[in-house]
Amino acid sequence: MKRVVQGDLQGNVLCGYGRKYAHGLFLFFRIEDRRAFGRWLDAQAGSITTAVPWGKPNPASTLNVALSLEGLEALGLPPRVLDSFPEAFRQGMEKRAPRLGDMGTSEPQHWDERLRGLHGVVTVLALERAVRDARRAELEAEAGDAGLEIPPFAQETDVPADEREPFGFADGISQPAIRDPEAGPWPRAGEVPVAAGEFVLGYEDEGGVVPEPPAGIGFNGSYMVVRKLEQDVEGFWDFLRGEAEGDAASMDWLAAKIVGRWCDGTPLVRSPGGPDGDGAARDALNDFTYGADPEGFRCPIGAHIRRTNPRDSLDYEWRFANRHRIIRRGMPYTPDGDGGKPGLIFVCFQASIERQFEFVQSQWMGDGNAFGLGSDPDFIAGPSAGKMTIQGAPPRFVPMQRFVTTRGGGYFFVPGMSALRHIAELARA
Ligand code: N7H
Repeated sequence: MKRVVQGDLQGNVLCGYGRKYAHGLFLFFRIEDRRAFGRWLDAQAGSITTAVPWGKPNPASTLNVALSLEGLEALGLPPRVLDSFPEAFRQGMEKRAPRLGDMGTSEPQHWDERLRGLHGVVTVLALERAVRDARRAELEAEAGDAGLEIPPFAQETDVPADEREPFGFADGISQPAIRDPEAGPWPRAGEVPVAAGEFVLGYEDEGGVVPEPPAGIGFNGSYMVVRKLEQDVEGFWDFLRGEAEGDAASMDWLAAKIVGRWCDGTPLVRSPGGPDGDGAARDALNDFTYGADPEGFRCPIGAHIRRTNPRDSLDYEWRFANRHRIIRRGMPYTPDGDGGKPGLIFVCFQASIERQFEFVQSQWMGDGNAFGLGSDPDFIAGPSAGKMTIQGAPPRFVPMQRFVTTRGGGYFFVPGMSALRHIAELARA
């Protein structure tokens, strides 16, 4: 097995930095002056955080860069290279909206204009809020000299101390483990590790092949999907309160059935009667399969976590499920304007946007066909209203509404470090 070259891989792709880097900044940008940006990128290259394990003390903040197809084009990459990217990336998130289910208020024409036609994103993650704020000020001050359109759009994100997302569920628990002893995320009890090539270009994937990387700049690259997903928290809980006829315990039960975990993260399949009080033992929270619950009586077959990662539901060795894994690095944001709502900056990394993110979003969340559930979409972030089936005797059908709206985003390429230097050099030429 070829080991991942950690010094050449950006550090946010595989193992990430951990939830203690709780204060994020996503600086979305468009390039106006390619040579100036090339100089800036070259100067930053030494400060970009790689996957090389850290000594002590840990850095106060991290820095990573990703570019969209339009960004690579603006930097002067030749058509031969641009054309070698897969179709999903070349088309970009806006053009792929119909297959992602971005309809109605989620249609690109309603997106935040600042989150359309993006050339790239700089990600900063910091241990302290003040450090993040200082990095933001620095980056914004440099933006003009870095050849970026002013102002770039800065989106701050903060993971609260209880690590819950805006609806109130514990998040950031399940992550694919990597079959490489040096490159995390490392396997925890009950997990079937996945080949590094599912997330990083240039390595063998679960199909036993090394997918063709983009010409000349593919090695150690990855694809990053970023979506700003606004959450109607009040609407979500009002709806559940109505369905539960005001009974708090039934409301929590319904919420757990929708997600597949109780709010504290306890998996339903392990503890269908209520949270098992083991919420603190995060590693144990991911030690489960669906083999003993084929009918979905414990965890509904269409629950959010069961349909986005069916684990052993589709074949006992997870082979099918493991072809559609994503590494999730989403972070919550708080309302950023009058009347604004909170939400999630959803982020995921993969080697194939089409086979991984898009497949999960459109095939597994879009409807229930793959699971014998007909047209049932995912209640949390599926494309449309409809119904959710809670298996039982008798089953319960919950008429559902949409409480998550797409506000913008993009598909980005995360170059390996040598590729990044090469791109900077081309841009300066
Ligand atoms: Fe989901 N939520 O708070 O309800 N998600 N998600 N997600 N999600 C997960 O296991 C949520 C979204 C996945 O391996 C948990 O870490 C919300 C999209 C996958 O068992 C919770 C939004 C996509 C998993 C939520 C949202 C996914 C997962 C449990 C939007 C893919 C891991 C915590 C606002 C296209 C499943 C955990 C596994 C887990 C929520 C979006 C995918 C609580 C609020 C768009 C693969």
